[in-house]
Amino acid sequence: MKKFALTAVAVFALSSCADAATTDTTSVAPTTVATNSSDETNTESFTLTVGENSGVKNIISFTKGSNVELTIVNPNSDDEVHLHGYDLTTGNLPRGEKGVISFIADEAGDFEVESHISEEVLSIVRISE
Ligand SMILES: [Cu+2]
Repeated sequence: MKKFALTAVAVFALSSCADAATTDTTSVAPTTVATNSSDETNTESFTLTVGENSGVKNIISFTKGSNVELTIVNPNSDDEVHLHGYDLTTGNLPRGEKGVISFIADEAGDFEVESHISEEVLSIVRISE
């Protein structure tokens, strides 16, 4: 039991370092992200902070075909955040850490972002043309 816990922490520490190099912790946008079709890189990003701009009514819009980077900041309790439909997860996301879900938005629709601990819907990701 103890051995397992130590292993899990070590694995997370590695992925946490990688995340730190590619993301920042600057301020969080209030609710819905503005998409940007003139962006040559075609990357759209949003930071979702659990307990701040999270909730089932928070719809985050992205453009179909874009490279989406959804950063989840998790200040309150250990969690695992899952994007339904695309079936992607942050994996183990300890309190105080952040995770990034990156994907190509190749399927349009509304997809729940869900906590697998509280089962709360943290947001809806909306992919539209
Ligand atoms: Cu889920």
